[in-house]
Amino acid sequence: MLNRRNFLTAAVGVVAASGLAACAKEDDSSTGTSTSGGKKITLGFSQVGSESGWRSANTDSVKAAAKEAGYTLKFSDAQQKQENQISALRSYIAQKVDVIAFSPVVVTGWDAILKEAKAAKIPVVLTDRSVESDESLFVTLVGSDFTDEGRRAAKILEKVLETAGHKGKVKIAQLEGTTGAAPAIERAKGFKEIMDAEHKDDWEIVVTQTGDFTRAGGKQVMAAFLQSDPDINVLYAHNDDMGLGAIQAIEAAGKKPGKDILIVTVDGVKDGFIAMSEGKINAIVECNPLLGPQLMEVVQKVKDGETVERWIKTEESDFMQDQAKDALPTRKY
Ligand code: GZL
Repeated sequence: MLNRRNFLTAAVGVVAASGLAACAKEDDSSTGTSTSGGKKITLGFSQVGSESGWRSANTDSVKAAAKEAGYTLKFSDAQQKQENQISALRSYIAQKVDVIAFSPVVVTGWDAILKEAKAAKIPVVLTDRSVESDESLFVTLVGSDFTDEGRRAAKILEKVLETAGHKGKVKIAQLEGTTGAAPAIERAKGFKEIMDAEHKDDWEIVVTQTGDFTRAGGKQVMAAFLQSDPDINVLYAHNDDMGLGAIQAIEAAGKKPGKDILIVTVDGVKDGFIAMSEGKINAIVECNPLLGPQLMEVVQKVKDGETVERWIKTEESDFMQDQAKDALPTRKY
């Protein structure tokens, strides 16, 4: 039940939403032929932004799959701002779309808008990232297990250290994703779980800070890390793009990425694999962005009134440096 303050916000939101296009980029690729009960399915999708190679691949996958499925796709890019996502969702409610899907930029602050969607009887599907919200307010999450990705990053770092013949203390710099985002929270949690359980005495995270999942952020923060902690010998970056930015800072500091500082990243975008083939990244934990086909299957099931699992996970692998060259030609993103 919306209290008075939320109700006013919601009311203002609905009025403002009609003028939505001003604050976020929205496009409306109507191609639809797929139907539900004879009516063409319209999907409203709010994307986080275009902050990384992963995000661009995710957007391409959603748009291509919607076209393939014959849905009318209303798509908006929130430029990594929660207020833009909330406005987009309000706009989709006002337009009475059949299904809403979105990748929530952060985990909190969604209850009010999700309750509005529920009140409007529009099902909501989460893709990529999850929320801390009443689970009855969304149908399912189509996306990865980020905590497990953090565990996998720690486990593959063990292999990287062994391969490099590393001796002595492991002094880790951590480049965190966007503050408050599920992948940032959970990749840090999973990594720390393994570190606390198996490397209490020899590994230490000496410095950790968000680089907001961008190359520029990774470069800027890594440069500061190298100033404050010159004895860093490992970098754990929550995505390839921050790792690629950090590589620029490491080289500017006269150090060799992949040698002086061993690097483990998450995602597995093409530029990450290229850096790995050049010896600058030591291992990559894959996070699959190609969620479009699974999302469209869920949308059809939801519209047909079928039940869907609460969490539809994606298949992912992990790659060591010596696998990069062979893997590159078949990478799909
Ligand atoms: C993970 C996704 C993250 C990627 C980043 O599923 O939400 O956001 O790891 C992207 O590259 O910016």
